[in-house]
Amino acid sequence: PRSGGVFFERYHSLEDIYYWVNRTKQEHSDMVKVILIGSSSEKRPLYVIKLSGKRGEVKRAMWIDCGIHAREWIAPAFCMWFVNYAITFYNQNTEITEILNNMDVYVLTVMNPDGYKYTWTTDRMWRKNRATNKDSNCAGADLNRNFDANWCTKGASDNPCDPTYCGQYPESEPETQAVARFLRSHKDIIKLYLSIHSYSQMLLFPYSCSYDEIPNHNELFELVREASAKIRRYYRNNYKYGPGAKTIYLAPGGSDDWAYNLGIKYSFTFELQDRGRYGFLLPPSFIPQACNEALLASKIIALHVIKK
Ligand code: ING
Ligand code: ZN
Repeated sequence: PRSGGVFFERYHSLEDIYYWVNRTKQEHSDMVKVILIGSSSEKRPLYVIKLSGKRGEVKRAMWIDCGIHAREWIAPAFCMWFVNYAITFYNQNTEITEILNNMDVYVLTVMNPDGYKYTWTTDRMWRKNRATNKDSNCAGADLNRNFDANWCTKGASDNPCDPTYCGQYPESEPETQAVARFLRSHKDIIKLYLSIHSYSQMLLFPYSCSYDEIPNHNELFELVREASAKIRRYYRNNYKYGPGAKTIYLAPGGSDDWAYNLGIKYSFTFELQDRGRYGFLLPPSFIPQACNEALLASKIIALHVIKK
């Protein structure tokens, strides 16, 4: 597939996404590197796109992952949208230029490739990965319950047949482990963690795994309040915001809570469009606005982190 304009206004099969990652690297070798951080339980590669602007001294970095949950198709679409936007508007849009001149951006477009593939072939509403579970005929663990943050307490399930199954132990799943290992080994440079989900239109930050308030609660609350207000003004759309447990529900083992506890003090989960009319089946015609809303929020937060 050619990767011009309308390409990013459609959903893409896993094969198309892998093809796009490789093409992007070849056509933009000045800004793009691709890093293999691990593989899925069905042995598919987990590729991280590294975007860099101006070269030179060792820079800080931000991380974005999309598609932890298989059925949330707008999430991988956002990661592709973000990468395309960064490449296209670097040195044209002042904000993305400022961001890329000060931070490298690591983008994991599909964190759960096996599940994503399964939603294209077999079950559109699948959420988990596709690992086989011992002593059960049910497949899959919920990768956003598999991180080591109050793992498998209230808000997750220890039953392999449930959609929020936490896995056998923290980081039992190869996808979780690949991301956790990469973040651990880059924790001194990664200052901002962003995880993209759908749906419900929310800008969330830790904790989801408990009702405890984080030390920099007020700073993060102010940031997502500002981002939400800007989305409302630009796109006439409402996003709720706040700590996960209070704003959406109690959910242990999530990636943003774990990244926060690792020391990444700017850690967020975005829930993109919509608020339930189409839910996970968001029509492709909604992709541009949904992605631009999340892009606006990402920019506000990244620019704040740079100025700190
Ligand atoms: N929502 C998230 C989920 O995993 C969440 C909410 C955010 C949980 C942050 C934990 C941490 O349930 C969706 N839609 O998946
Ligand atoms: Zn999700």
